[in-house]
Amino acid sequence: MNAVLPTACFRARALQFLLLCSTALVCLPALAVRPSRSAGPSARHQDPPARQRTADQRELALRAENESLSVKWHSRRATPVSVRGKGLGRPGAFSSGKGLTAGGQGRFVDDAVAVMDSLAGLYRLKDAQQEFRARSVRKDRLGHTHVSLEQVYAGLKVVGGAVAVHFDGAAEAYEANGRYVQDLDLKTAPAITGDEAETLARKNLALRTPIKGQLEADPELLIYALGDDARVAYHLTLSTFDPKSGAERREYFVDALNGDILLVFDSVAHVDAPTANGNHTPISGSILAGEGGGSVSVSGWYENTGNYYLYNKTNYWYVYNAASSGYSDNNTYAYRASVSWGTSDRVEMSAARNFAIIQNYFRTVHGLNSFDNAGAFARANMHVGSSYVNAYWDGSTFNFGDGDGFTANPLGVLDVSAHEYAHAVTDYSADLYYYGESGALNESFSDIFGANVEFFAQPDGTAAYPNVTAGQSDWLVGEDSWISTKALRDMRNPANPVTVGSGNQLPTRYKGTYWYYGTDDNAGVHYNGGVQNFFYYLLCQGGSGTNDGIPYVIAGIGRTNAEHVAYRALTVYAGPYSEYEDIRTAWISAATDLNTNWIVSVDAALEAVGVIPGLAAVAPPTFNPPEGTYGSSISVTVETATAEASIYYTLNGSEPSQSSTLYSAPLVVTSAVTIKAKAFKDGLLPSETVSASYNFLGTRIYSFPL
Ligand SMILES: [Ca+2]
Ligand SMILES: [Ca+2]
Ligand SMILES: [Zn+2]
Repeated sequence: MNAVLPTACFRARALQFLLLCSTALVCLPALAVRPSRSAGPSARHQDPPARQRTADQRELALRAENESLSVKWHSRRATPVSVRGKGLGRPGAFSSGKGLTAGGQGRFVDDAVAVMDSLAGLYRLKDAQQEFRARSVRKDRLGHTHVSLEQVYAGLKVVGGAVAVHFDGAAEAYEANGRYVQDLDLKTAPAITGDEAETLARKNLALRTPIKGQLEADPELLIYALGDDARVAYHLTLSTFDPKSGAERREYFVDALNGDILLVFDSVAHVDAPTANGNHTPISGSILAGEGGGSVSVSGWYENTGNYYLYNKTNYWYVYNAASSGYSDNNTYAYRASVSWGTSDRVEMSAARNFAIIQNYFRTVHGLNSFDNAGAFARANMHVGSSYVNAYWDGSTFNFGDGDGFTANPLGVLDVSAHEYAHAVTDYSADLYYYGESGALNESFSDIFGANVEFFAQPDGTAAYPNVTAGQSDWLVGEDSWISTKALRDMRNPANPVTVGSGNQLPTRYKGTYWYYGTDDNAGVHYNGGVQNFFYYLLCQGGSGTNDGIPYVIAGIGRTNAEHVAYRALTVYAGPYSEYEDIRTAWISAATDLNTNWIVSVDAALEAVGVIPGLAAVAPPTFNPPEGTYGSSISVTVETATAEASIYYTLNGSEPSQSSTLYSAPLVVTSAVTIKAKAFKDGLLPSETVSASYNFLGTRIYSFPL
């Protein structure tokens, strides 16, 4: 991913983007903790109606396909998810727009805009030159070049619109993908000022903390188009520091017409220059018990003042002690006056060893020169907070709590460290938006690389499953730190209560059992990644069985092959607003580039987790009569608008699946009960889970008014 900066004009924009990265919404928190699931799966959620493609779009798609292009349409938006094939950007029967053509001479940004112009009719975009500006240009190990473009409307950035155009080694465009927001028709004059937006954000912040927020930059006017209803909005960031819970950065989107808070979430920043006058030297010390507990040696730093630092100048990592008291190296770079650390700080020694491994992994396996591919130092802040059960990437540093001793031990174990590091890799590549499905994919890629790094460095401990062997590799996440359950997450079986604990099961099927529809946890970023986690496990290991109602037989391609497909899907084909439907084509395109023999396994594993083309879902069941309080026993009919779908239900509050009771006739209800129902049909996604509660007069006297 070497930056290629073909013109002076683009150079200025690229720098601006890099500067923005420490303050803007591209840098988001990445908590490893398991958040509460209060607005549970019963929260009502309705997809907006699908947009219809126009006759012109259908005609152009036909012409494109006649020229051997593959056009994959989004199921709800009337835009392609991806257009792939030779000759993109050259004049053809499908070209439209202003007639720009890609010259193929390595002027990648101009050519990318020309490609979008030639696809203008397919995307129904108006003016590619006005509507896109370059975000980044990256070259990969295959010699391909990838141009990322962000959408612009009336000169304002569109949050929710970003596409990418991909060029092969001969500078020929072969794929365009991403999300284009159609039909924007907005007056961009704001009705409130940036100062007023700030006041509204501060009012909102005051509901959460008594600490006064610090405004990081002037509010930016932009187009907020993450939902289906685009709004003119201000984006601003308020940062706070709480001595107990550490730093927070609240990212606000405030409607510029009516002052509504459209979205708020949390992100953080800091970095100092390391020491310099000395040389590398091996430092020994004992690591955390969860990682085996033995004494190890790492290549650290001897500084001429006589101190030994957990710091490596050429492998780009160092350890920092974030504690304010209790250690000889409080509030500074981790150091001792002796070359032997002994057992004096297992947290710091584990961090040093783990970050050395992580940098080696990404350099040797993926050719990445630190997370920004430009030799950025990975700073590991240890002993963060007090009894803090969390770890996060704050946009510039990696932070780890010591745990509370009953939920979790110190968090700086290898897979959690690699998970956080992968968030940094993501921020500098796909930049997956940390909300909703794109956020869940962001989380899942971090779990995937957490597992990859563990398998890279540690002996295979998978035979012990569902148990755990300290210091051995497995498909569990956080198992070497976790106490209250065997692991935080389980990629081999995300819904296994034995490993993750009852109530913490994650979905293994897109919109299947345990899919989270609520708005907590940035709309389920730590839940709905279970689907891609299990997909990755199946892609690596293969297997056969039935996954939440879907029968599958998969020949695994092996983890050391799959990790390359994963890396390419993430760093080349995923974009800021990729959802499961987009990531499906990202995995397939990545496999197509690397080894076409792998495509069949990628396809089969995607199908096994319900990530199928189109992603149309069965209509949710409805109840008649509706839930409520009744005088005597009633007969409840449960129906779905989808023909020939089967409805399964439970009466004990548990999540219905295809092994629950099949609905065949109206249910006679005589006492208080909650019916939970879900509808299934082959070839379609399951409906969401709906529930209805029935009560009866006389059984609930406490509810009468006094
Ligand atoms: Ca392990
Ligand atoms: Ca693990
Ligand atoms: Zn995370």
